[in-house]
Amino acid sequence: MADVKKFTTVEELEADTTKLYERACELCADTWQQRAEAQKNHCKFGEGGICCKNCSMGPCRITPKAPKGICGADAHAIAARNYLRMICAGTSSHSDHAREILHVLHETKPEGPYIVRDEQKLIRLAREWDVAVDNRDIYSIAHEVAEKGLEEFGKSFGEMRFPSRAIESQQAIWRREGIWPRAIDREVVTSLHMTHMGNSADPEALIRQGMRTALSHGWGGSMLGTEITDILFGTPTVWETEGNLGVLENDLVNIVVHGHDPVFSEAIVTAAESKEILDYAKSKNIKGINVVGLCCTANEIAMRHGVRMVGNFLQQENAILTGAVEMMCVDIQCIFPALPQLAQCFHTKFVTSSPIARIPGADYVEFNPSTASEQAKLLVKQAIDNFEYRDTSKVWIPESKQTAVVGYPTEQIIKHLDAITNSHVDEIGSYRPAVDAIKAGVLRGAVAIVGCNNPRVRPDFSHYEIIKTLLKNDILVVATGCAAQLATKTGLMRKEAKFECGAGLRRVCDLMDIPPVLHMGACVDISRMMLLANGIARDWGINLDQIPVVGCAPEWMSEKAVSIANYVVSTGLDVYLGIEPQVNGSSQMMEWITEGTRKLTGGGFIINTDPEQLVKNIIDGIEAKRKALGI
Ligand code: SF4
Ligand code: MSK
Repeated sequence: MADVKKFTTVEELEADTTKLYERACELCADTWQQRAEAQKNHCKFGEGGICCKNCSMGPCRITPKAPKGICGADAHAIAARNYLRMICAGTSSHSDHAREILHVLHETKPEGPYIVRDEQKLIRLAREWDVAVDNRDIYSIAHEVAEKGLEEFGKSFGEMRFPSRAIESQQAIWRREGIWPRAIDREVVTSLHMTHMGNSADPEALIRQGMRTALSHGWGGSMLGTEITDILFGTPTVWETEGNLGVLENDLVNIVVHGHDPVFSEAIVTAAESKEILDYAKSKNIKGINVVGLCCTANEIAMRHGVRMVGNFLQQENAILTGAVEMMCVDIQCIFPALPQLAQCFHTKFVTSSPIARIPGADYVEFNPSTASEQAKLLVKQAIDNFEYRDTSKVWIPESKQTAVVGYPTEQIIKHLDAITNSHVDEIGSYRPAVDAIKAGVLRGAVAIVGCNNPRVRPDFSHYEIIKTLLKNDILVVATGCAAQLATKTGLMRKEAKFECGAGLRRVCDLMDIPPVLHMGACVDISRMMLLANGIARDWGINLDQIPVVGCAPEWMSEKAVSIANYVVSTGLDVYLGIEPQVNGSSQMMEWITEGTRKLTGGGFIINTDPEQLVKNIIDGIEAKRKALGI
């Protein structure tokens, strides 16, 4: 039997973090631990969502003595408006990311720098959108598809296209409830209009608009981001890689790419592998270049190149604190503004590349897709030049790292299912073997574990405990974002993790030759999970809210997560949260997010800040769905 011991525990991860934190204190560097301590006793108005500054008569804060703002808005109106604004910011982030990628698709040409890598996917999407494909140059098709994709943002009439990918019963629900999104920008603008002073004060109207906006994200911006990224850089395939801080190397030039946009990180990875750069490194007596990923950028390049993953969200400072990073290049989202200052404690160059994420103290190199290769090569050369300034007395790289098998988009899941029963029925494929396994009880269900880590709770602990308990209970886990990286760095994404599973799930892992935690990508790729759930419901012949498949974000922190959670419940699936959304100052809003949405679409939030209880809730929820189906 394989050595099942070799998991990295959260305690071991914490020991490395503590050691790096102590070094930070010695160097007088500022880290999230100190800042979180200084921010303790969070503002109760902020936590409850009951502070409003939507006009200059305020800010108004709701208390028992002052139950209304100056305009008369009560706690429910204020909390609902703030919540809808969070959804807007989340929707905007992933969607604007997708917009940039569509522009890159529009610029593709055979000689590069960006080309079409997955022609089949492009043709499929072109057909779906009625773009002519016969006797046409692939780049002409790509450019027209890009234009159609860009229409999804601001079309003046009509409605969004991707929601019609959902099974008919779900489409009917969106129609019945009037939440089928029209266009991404339109839903965001409508939401901001509704929340302007003197407009909506009705939590129900604001929640419904939140669902519609979130759907423009999940079945819009996010899905566009995923599809177009696959077309540009290839649909991910299975790779063996490694994760955690131990992937940094003592004797190599270490470059960390961090953020979300693969347009930038792909260029850095390609540049670092080019002959010109390798020769340059050799001329400087440097053994090699070690590009590693952090946060969701890590997920993107691990799934397409096997590039190793140095860590998740709360490890961004740790990577710099090793003293072994020559350059950290960032693009967009989840980047601490604290990083440039921290980098100055070492020789590390900190480079921002996007006008969307400008940070004081950083070197700013505005990345332009048309000059991507030259810019990326220049940056890698700068990192090489910086190697000689590394102060070895300041270097400490934790040894801890784990192997992981990554890269399971829906196409790969189908392929692995096909290997069991050869049930491939059409171009999309079939999930019937998975449905049969769930019906038979070999698998009890599946949980999508997603999201960030968060100092409000013990970082990474909830992910680890919840995943391990689910596996023991024969529940398959699919993961994205920083949750996926927790599974990577602890070893739960190795195929050997099957020895942590119940007998049924272990059998499934053996038959399909997969790990029990399937890596589906970055946070933008939760759209893949929507299509997975949709495919299961389709092949089962039941509604999405009936399948024993749920979402869980135990340690979420971002506005993107609020929007994601809303598109998941709008798709009929329950979402289990380990951090409470900031609306608890309104009893009506608490009722809306836990029960109200369920009456509309079948999905709602279950909130429990105790991970042991939360996983119990998940298992109970899955068993209840099974019971309702009579299985
Ligand atoms: Fe106060 Fe109303 Fe203005 Fe908000 S919109 S700040 S509640 S007066
Ligand atoms: S990077 S949104 S911390 S998952 Fe996508 Fe991680 Fe959460 Fe950012």
